[in-house]
Amino acid sequence: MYPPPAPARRDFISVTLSPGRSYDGGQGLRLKWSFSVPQKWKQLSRLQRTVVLFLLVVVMLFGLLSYVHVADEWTAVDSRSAAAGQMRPANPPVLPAPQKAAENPEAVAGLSPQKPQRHFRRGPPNLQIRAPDGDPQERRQDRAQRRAEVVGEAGWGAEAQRDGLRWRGAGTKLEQGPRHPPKKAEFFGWPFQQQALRIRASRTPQNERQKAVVDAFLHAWAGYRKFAWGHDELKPLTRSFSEWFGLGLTLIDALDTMWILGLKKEFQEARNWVSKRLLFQKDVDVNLFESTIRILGGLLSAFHLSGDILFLKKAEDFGNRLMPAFRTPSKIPYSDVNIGTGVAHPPRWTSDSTVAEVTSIQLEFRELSRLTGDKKFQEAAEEVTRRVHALHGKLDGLVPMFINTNSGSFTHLGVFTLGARADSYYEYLLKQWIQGGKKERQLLEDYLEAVDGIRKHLLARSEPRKLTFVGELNHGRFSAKMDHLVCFLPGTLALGAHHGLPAEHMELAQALMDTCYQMYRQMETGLSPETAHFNLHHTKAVKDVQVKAADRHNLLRPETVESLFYLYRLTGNRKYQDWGWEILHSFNTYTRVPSGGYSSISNVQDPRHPQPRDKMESFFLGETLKYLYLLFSDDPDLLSLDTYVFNTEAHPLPIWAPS
Ligand code: DMJ
Repeated sequence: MYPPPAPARRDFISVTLSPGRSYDGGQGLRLKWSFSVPQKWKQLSRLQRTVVLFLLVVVMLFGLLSYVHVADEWTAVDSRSAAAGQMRPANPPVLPAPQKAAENPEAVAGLSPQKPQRHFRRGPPNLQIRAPDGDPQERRQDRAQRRAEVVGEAGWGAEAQRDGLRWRGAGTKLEQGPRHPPKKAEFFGWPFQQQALRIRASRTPQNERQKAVVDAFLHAWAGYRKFAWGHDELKPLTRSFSEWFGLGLTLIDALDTMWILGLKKEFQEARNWVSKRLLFQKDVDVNLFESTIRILGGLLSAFHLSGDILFLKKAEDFGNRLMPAFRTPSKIPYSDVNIGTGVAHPPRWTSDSTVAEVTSIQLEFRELSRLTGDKKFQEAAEEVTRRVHALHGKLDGLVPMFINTNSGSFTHLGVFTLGARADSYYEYLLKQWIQGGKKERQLLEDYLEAVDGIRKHLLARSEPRKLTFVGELNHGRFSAKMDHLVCFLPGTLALGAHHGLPAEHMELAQALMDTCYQMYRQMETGLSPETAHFNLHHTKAVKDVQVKAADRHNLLRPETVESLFYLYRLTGNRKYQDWGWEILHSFNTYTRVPSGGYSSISNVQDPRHPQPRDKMESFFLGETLKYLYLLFSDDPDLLSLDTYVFNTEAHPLPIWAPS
């Protein structure tokens, strides 16, 4: 026999186990064990070889997955702990001490009437999508890889690809794209393809303030996920939930915020819920306005940012179910509609609808028509605009608060406010004009007339600081009362000025912005009351902003930070960012619930006992945190105001003919 040839390279394993020194100098055991692999291999039976090969594959796979999982977790922990360090409140939270909570929503037994969902990560951990942190180049490559994997992983890509859509990453820019339009999509001269969105990665890494917003969002989301998953609103103190429509309101309202903040894993999990659990065939009454701005708006925006056709299909289904609300003698819609039975009705005590409600659904209905090619949504909503335009009972462009669904006329004449029940009427005049490419003159004229009406009838200045505020008019009597809701106005005025309206609009915007900030600044908690009463008397002893006992609450509303976002984006003055930073700090100090979530509070004037109310409104995630994040961004292309228009629930929709 010839001796076997010497191997060309080392293909044997040598394991040494014999007494000797370990790496730390201690005595160890070393054992010598050498053999040639090919030789041993040949001696094995076929079965033994199969078993060995199988085990080898399993061990290698396990090793690979563990490595990337640990790397992934380290990255996440690093970025979040950095953010947490930045935003530790100066004062300890006044809300209840934390209790250890279950990791997953489904682990909280008994909270959900639905069959618990499974929330394990799908696919290898390294394929999960992360927030856009770190080196942009690396992120792009990373994202491209993750994108491909997520598409396969969720079945989402398959569906999207069938429909000619694809995952588009984070960040925003309108681009032409080879997307197949839906069959009916040539509509009103806006070809679907013209609006194809390709959302590209945000180039700028998140700064420290943005990371603090992400931290706040994750904290709010953790509470919702643990205690209210799939329900409308989190009750963070009792660690439970409340239902309004029973449609996962917070989850839908928060979808685009997660996308914008780069929280892809959370987005994907929520998307899975929408896909599997969000069913509209339910015997439930929804408020037309609230469900349009939050659910329809949220779904449309999620569709635009992600390109996932699932959201558009859900939006169309939901839009169809809202249509019975418009079947009234006057074409002014009822306030409520049952999305299961198709029965619509006004509130029990009246046949009136609220003016702001019937005039603040148009952005969403118009966009739904454009996307689906089905004109009925737009026609119904625009009919309301036309009728309201022609009505008597306005005062220099200012509208009353109620409108009758039988007669189609304003009721409760003579009361004018920019606050509750009228606010977004003004906002949507401007925003529809912008959405439609600044061509619809009637909308612009009504808006301009209304701004003049505000100047003429509702503006006043407080003492001692001479803050410009918007009061109310009640049958000719001026009241120095201003809802926090009115703080949308500085942002809207600034947006109009940006789109070419008079420079005085920007001056008024800045003056009102100061006032809205003072509504926070002059409170002991640094948080605004629901309604402020301005002092008109000339004395230095009192504050400009006074609060009545019934108005001391704060519901985590967005309007001031919304306006701060517009003012910073459009003036570049960093004081607006600093004011927003203070407000975020106050939210963290007085409304953050340690076990997860944020809570509205009952008393903004008592920092020792702010009295948490046990409710986190969906707009805190949908609007407040989104606007704070955008406020802290220095990238004007992150949802450019020349490309997008935000609905009144902060859901960005594309401008049809962007400048
Ligand atoms: C939101 O639902 C919307 O911003 C609406 O226009 C007014 N109320 C809340 C937030 O305060």
